Amino acid sequence: MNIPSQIATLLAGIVLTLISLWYGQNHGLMPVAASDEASQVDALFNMMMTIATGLFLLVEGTLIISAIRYRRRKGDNTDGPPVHGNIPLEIVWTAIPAVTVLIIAVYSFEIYNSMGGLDPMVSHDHHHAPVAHTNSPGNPGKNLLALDPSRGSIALGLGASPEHQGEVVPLSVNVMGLQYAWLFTYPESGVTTGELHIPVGQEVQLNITAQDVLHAFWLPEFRLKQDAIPGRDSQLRFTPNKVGQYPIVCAELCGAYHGAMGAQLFVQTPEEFQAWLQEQQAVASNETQDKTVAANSAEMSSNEFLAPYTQEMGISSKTLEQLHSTPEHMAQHLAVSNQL
Ligand SMILES: [Cu+2]
Repeated sequence: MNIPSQIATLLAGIVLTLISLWYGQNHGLMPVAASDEASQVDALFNMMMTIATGLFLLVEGTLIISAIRYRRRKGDNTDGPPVHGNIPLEIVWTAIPAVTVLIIAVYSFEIYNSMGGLDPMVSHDHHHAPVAHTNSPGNPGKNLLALDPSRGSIALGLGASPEHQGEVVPLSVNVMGLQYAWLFTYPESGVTTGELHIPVGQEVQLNITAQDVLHAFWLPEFRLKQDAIPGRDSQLRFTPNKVGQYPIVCAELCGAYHGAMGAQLFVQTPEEFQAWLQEQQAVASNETQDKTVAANSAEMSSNEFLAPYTQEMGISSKTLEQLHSTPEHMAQHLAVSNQL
C-alpha cells in the first residue's frame, strides 16, 4: 500500500490537531476552579496547552520519524546532500510562532482586563472605606495618567472588572503577610484572625500588604496571586463561587520558614459566615474584658505569633530570635559585651 505523501501529511495533521484539542481540555493539571474569574484563566491555560501539545507532537514526531526513516543503512558510507537552507520554510516557521504569540498576548490582555487588572486602584488607608472609582468603563487607562498624588499611590493587583466598576464591594478584608504567617483583619467588625473566611457568591476585596519582607498571596483554586509588599498596597477583587476550604500559599521566598507559611481560606454560605464573624467578635470582646489573654494577634510580635507553629516544627524560639536579630540587635549585644 502506498499513500501519496501529501495525503499522509494531511492525515497526520488532522490526527495531531484532534489529539491537541482533546488534550488541551483534558489535561487534568488544574485544581478545582472556585471563583468566577478562574474559568477565564483556565480557558487561556487550555489554549496554551493545546498549542504546546501540537508543537510537542509536531517537533518530536518529525524527529522520531526522521531518525528512523533517514538512518544510515548498512554499507552506506556516502555523505548526505548539502542543504543550505529553505527560505519559504524559514518564513513559515517564523510567521506561525509570531502570530501564535500575538494571539496569546491579545487574549491574555483581554482576560487581565476583564478580571480588573486595568482598574488602577487608588491605594487607601486600611481603616477607611475604599475611595470611589471614577473610571469610565470605556476608558480604563485614563486614571493612570490622571493620578493625583494627594489621593495616594496606585495599588497593584486586580481591581473592579469592567462590569463591576463603580460598585462598592460588600466585604473587604485586610491581609498582612509577615514572617511566617498571614493575618486577616475585618475592618468593620474589628476581628483579626489567622484564617480567611468569606461568603460565597459575592465580591470580596482583599487589601494586601506585608510587614517585613516581600511575600506573595497565592490562591491556586482561585487562579489568583498577588505580591505582598512592605509599604505598598496591593489588592485582589474576586467572587468566590464554591463553598469549601482552600489553601493560601506564600509564593515568594521570604525566609527560612517560607515553606511553612500558609493559611486556610474558608468559603462559607452567607449565614455561616455571619455566624463565624459574630463568634470571632464575641471572642475578641471577651479577651479585652478579662485581659488575661494577650491582645489580638496583630499586636503580637511575630515570635509570639509563631510559637505554636515553630513548636510543631521542632524549632526553638531561640533559633527564631537569632534569625530575626537585626543589625541593631547585634549592635546592642556588642555594646553590652563591651561594657562587661
Ligand atoms: Cu512569605
